[in-house]
Amino acid sequence: KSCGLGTLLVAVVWLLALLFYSHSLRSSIRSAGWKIEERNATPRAELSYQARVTIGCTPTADKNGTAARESPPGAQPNLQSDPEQLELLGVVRNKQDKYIRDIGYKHHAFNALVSNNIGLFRPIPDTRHKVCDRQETSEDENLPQASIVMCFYNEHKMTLMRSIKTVLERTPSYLLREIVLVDDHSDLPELEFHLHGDLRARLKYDNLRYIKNEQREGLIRSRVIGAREAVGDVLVFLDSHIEVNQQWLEPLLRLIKAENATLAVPVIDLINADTFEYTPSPLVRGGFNWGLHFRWENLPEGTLNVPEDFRGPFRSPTMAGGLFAVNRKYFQHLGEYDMAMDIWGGENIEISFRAWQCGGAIKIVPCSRVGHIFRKRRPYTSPDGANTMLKNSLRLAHVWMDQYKEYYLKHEKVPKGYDYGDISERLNLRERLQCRDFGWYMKNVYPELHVPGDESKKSAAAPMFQPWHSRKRNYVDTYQMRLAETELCAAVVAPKVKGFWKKGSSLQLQPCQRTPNQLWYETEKAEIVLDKLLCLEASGDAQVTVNKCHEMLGDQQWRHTRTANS
Ligand code: UD2
Ligand code: MN
Repeated sequence: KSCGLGTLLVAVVWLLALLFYSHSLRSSIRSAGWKIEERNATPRAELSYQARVTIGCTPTADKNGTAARESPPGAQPNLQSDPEQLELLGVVRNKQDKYIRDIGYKHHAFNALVSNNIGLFRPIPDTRHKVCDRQETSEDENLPQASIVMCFYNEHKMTLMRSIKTVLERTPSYLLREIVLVDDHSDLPELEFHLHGDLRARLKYDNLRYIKNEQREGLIRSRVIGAREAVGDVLVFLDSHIEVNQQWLEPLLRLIKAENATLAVPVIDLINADTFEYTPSPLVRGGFNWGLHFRWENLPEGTLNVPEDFRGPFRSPTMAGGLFAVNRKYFQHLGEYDMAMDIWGGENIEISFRAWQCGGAIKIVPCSRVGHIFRKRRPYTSPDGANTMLKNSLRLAHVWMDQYKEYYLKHEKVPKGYDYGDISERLNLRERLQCRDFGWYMKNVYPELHVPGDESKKSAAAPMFQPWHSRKRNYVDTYQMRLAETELCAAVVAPKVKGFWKKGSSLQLQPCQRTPNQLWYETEKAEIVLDKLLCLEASGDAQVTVNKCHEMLGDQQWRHTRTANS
């Protein structure tokens, strides 16, 4: 990248921006895809900000310093999701920026400055696999209507508003019955001013319902409080720092319409807590360890063979907890949540066991994508400082796990007699619903889980993916692919456009030479990546091409096989 003209560009853009400013600041900002009224800044700050995003040495900036429009006319340029542009949104220009960023990290454990600068809404990459249905649904399909239940405690305001805004923008209105917000007794001043009226006006949505708890209840009771207020056919629980993606709701509703005792879970894409970059998650499922901590793990070997397999849904032994859809009546029938569980933790494992053991199911729907900000620490504590995860897990272990609870008690070295409260009501529920025992769950739902002391299945699928770790690709090998007994190598001959190989290009044979178009990098997940950019992919029509790395393995995962004489 050449930055030689950088300084000149700054000057030019500033001049241009000043000119625009004197005419019409609003339209100049709109034309770059921004909505001026959504940002908490003075016009002057807007102005310098506008200048900053349009200059620079990024490959998308052209000679005039304006963002190049690669997208078709009418489409918004992808300013707010391009990593290099996002970096600019995080630049601290003054004391106020520094304050917003620092206090934001303290209160929310993510970069609130970037979040503010993104504003109410931004385009994000459509991370769905190519086999996902992209046709608009019609009302004739008769999908059930959803009530969104979103509870929050001291959420960052812009992030909360964007979470709601993405739902409004990316959900057909006839499928959205209402949004129920449950404020779990937040005490941040920014959330105070008549949040309800303020939000309704800013979001221009009438079916926004707002409940404020009189005391801190924790996310588990808060969700039940919200759910009991809701009237839609289907409840959809969402965290308060999310962005839903294109057509996120339809596949969830479709699954629930077909199977009303299934909890439908979207794939949780990653929103980076520092940069707000939105990246796809690979297709994984939920498991747990004997500490009753949720963990991600690989889908069973052989789940993804042909492209069609990427449509799912996939059975999952557990779910992460924050984002799922469930038939409202079924949620009631199943016993909502354990109302004696406090603040945070354990409820996700509990509802997972309960759903499976009591005749329901948990399925991951890969064509439904919702981004979530994964933070490195939880920015709040419980009011009395108690370890609520411990109490909650003890409750669930004693209600659902039969003799298997001993593994948990041993693993966590729980002190004898630790008080987890009265569980008789939950035991009654288990009785009333005539739920299966935990041995059944282990055998039929999660046979892969290693039981301590049982050496017969040592190799429980190792979790290869944890969203809060950086997901830089790790390369284990690099090579050329030479056709045996020749001097010909597999190569991509498509021209590079702006530093990128054309997606979907097929392979050809060329005389071997160590040029980037013949250099393949193998990742630890057995992807084969051309020039560290595009992944080797088995296309539906029996072709091999290079394509965007989707990190979901399957048609981008390769095995070396060796013939006897090689
Ligand atoms: C994960 C889940 C989360 C929940 C939790 C286990 C995802 C993406 N997130 O942790 O939904 O199942 O595991 O309990 O799967 N909140 C309140 N009151 C509180 C504390 C939290 O309303 O006292 C809200 C909070 O503002 C947020 C939601 O509950 O919207 C989940 O909390 P979190 O984001 O801290 O949990 P997370 O994502 O670490
Ligand atoms: Mn969360």
